[in-house]
Amino acid sequence: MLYVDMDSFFASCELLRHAEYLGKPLVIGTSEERNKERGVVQTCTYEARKFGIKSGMPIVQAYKLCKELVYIPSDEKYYEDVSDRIFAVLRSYGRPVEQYSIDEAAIDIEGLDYGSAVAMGKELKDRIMKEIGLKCTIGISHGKYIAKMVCESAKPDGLKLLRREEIVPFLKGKAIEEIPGVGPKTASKLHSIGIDTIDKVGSTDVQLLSKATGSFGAELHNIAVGDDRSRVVESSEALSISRERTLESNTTDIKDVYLMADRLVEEVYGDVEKKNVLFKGVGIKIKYDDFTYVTRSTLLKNYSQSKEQIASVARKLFERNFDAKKPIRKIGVKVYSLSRVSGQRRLS
Ligand code: TTP
Ligand code: MG
Repeated sequence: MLYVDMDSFFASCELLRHAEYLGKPLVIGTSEERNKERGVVQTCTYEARKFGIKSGMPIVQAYKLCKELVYIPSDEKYYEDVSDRIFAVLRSYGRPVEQYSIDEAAIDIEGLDYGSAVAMGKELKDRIMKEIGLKCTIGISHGKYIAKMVCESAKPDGLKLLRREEIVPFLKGKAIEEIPGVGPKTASKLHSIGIDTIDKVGSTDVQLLSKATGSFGAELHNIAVGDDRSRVVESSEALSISRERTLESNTTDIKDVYLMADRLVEEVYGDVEKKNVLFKGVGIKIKYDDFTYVTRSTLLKNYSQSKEQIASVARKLFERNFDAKKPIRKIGVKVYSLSRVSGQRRLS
């Protein structure tokens, strides 16, 4: 598995068009310049991180830490365009790519030996620099979780390979919170059974872990013993019909999500009719205000061409994955596993 994460992404995008701020402590924030005191830091350059500034911190506090701070208000549309160009490079290898956020992805590199994997990582870094002008960090190892952790440990501008036998020593002594996907909830459940480090997860009985953390338990155990089996789940955009749109403002109200979902369903269905295809899969995408993504999908029993079915499955998926604590910025609806109506020739 090869994991790519762009370095100080929004800030680096701004430096592409504001070379005058190169080398300066630069912060990208959520509010316009005139209201900047109200906003929070989305990201900042590594020069700003030296002062202790980080994502999520109030701008006011960031200024207290560094008076010479340069502030630029967030321009998400522009960062999304840059992101699209990066993902075009990542997808150009014809390998499965799973997108985790606006600037992070896992690429399946099955079949490559360590030497070729590192060569691919180097080439990717070179190409992203030459074609887009940005730095990224790449982690290579077995499984998505470990590869992401390796990437994290090699930041910024790094490229690191962790061989299978190096995984357990690498994890030794690390806190459970360092495992991607272990948020405050899972962490507190693990703490309640006396587990604070990844090695303790590895030496704990799987059944006990599952009792505490549900279906994640077995996977956690695998990760901790260096046997991360997670694979890339690809979104096959070419073989699907999809629409996505930004909500008027970030929301924690599921009613806003449903309203927008209905519009997207209309549009997706419009294309289904126009192209005269049947679909078997219905999927959704949720983009949160911290620019992380979640995609979920359901495979139907039979091929369908019903708008109501897209709407009801999409609603169910949105409902099931809704978290009132996480504001949503943008949502998407898609149908996939398409088949032509005439002759029923399968497209995917
Ligand atoms: P990250 O990859 O977490 O951060 P980064 O790319 O800025 O820095 P690095 O990876 O080098 O540590 O997030 C990607 C972008 O998502 C980030 O540039 C801004 C945005 N973001 C937010 O808006 N709010 C947040 O809380 C976080 C974590 C990120
Ligand atoms: Mg990043």
